[in-house]
Amino acid sequence: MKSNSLPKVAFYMLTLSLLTYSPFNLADNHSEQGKIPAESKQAVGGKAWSEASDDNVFTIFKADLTIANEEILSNKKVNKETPQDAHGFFIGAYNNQTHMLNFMIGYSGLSEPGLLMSHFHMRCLGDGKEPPICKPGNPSGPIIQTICGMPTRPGMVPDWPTTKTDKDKHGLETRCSKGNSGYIVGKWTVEEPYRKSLLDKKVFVNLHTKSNPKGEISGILEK
Ligand SMILES: [Cu+2]
Repeated sequence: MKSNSLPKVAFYMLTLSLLTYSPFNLADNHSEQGKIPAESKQAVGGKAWSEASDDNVFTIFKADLTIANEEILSNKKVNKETPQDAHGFFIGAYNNQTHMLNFMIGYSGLSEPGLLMSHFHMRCLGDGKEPPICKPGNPSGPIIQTICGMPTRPGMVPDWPTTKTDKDKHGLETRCSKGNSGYIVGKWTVEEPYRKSLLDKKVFVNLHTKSNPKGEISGILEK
C-alpha cells in the first residue's frame, strides 16, 4: 500500500530550489550582520547554502531519518507492517548568533495514511548532567519542539516544558501535510539549554504515523 518513493535526489533538488526562492535567505541573514558587501547578495541559493558553514555564522546540520535510527532512539521495534523503504532526511542551517535553525525535512514511503506528527526531541541518557527536561537515571526522548501536528502548544504534554512560550512556536504547523511523502520547511529559535544539546548530538527529529504513534523514522542532528 505504499506509493512510489520520491528519489532522494529529487528532494535535494527541491531543497535547493526552495531555499533559493523562499523568504528564508542566507545572504540576507548575513547582510543583517553587516558581514558581507551588498554585491555578494547576488550569490544566493545553493551556493550560499553549501558554503554557509564556512563563515562562523552558520552551522549546517543534517540527519538521515530511518527506521533503524527510530528503533535505536526509541528502543522499540516499529510496527511490522511498516514499509521498509520509509525514510527521510533533515537539513538545517543554525545561526550561531541568532540561534535560529532554518530547516527542511523530506520524507517518503511512510505507512498509510502518512505523517501524523513531527517533533524535535531531546535524547536523554539519564546521566544526571542533562537539561532539566531529562530525569536523572531515566533515558528517554521528550519533545522539545513541535514541527507539525500535536501537541500544538507548550505544556500540553508532560514532557514538553511549560517554560516555553508562544514566541517559541516558530515554524509550528498545527497539522502536518497529508500523505506519506512530502517535505516540511520551518524554523525554530533554539532556546537554552537545547543549544548545547544540539551541538552535543542530543537533538533528534522524529516523524510519527498512525501505525507508529511512538515514531516511524528518526535521526539525530549532526554537523
Ligand atoms: Cu515526536
